[in-house]
Amino acid sequence: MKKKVIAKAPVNIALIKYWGKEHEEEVIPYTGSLSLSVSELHTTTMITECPQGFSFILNGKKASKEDASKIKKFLLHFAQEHELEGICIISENTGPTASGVASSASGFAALSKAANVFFETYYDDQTLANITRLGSGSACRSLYGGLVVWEKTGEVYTIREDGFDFIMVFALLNHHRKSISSKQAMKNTVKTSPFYPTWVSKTTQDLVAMKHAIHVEDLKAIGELTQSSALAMHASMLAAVPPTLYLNSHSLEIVHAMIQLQEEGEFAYPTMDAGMHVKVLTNQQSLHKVLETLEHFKVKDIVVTHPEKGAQILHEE
Ligand code: 2P0
Repeated sequence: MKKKVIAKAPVNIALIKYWGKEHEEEVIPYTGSLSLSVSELHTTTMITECPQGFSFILNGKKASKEDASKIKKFLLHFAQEHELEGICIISENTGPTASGVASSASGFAALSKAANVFFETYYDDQTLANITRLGSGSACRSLYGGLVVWEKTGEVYTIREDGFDFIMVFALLNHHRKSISSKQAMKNTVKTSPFYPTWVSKTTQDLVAMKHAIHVEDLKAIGELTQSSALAMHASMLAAVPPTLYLNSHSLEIVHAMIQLQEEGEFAYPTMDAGMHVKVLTNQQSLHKVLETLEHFKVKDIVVTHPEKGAQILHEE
């Protein structure tokens, strides 16, 4: 066992969304997905020896018993229970703002990257991805950089390292009410949405189309598939019983404005996850127009991000 290990992992935003598990326990998704790992928003996690017990500190605060025991359970993939006594996990979601983008994906990716070195398990990349997704499905994508594919088979890999120098603009809206967890919402969509089978067949086709678009560098097709995947995912959960409605009127106004920008020839494609915030896939040329347009809306924070490398070890001793 090492004395101290620090790892860092990027937030990732799916262009082709993951929504629904075929096997809950093993976190086998119904479809593959594809994401962009982004800079400026990431998690840094330190694992270190400490006097006694097991503690998990997240963003400077001691985590709840429930969260600590979830982390402890996850670490059993790397160590025996008695080895977790006298271990401290200190994790920070860093970036220009920590609000609204606290990510379990970058969190579990940083934790498993650090644990693999700290406990000297040294699992190979694929084995580490298989373990990481048990913490949070989308976390396996944060181990890798640029445009990343997570196949239904569990295989995870970078398909395009530079991510075409895309820019992902986060438009963070005001949070008022606590929304349902993505885990719970996914489960409900799979079980009750009449659109779910259509979502699975569409996503399977979209992933093939997206890989092709990346291969032939068809940026417009990448943008259109990104927008379509997000809207279809939200449509599938809107039709669930009870419905999950993450988007609010501000989110939809921004979507309309981005579609308007597309009609004016700009590269500006919105995507939304398990929350009301809107992220816009854009490029250097259209960035100015996107930011100027977002100024017209009640946006709490704007974070401009760029393609980033995968999870990395920053320090070990
Ligand atoms: C994604 N999301 O592809 C999709 C789109 C949110 C919307 O993956 O249950 O934390 O731990 O596997 O990965 C967020 O859910 O879910 C997510 P679990 P996860 O990014």
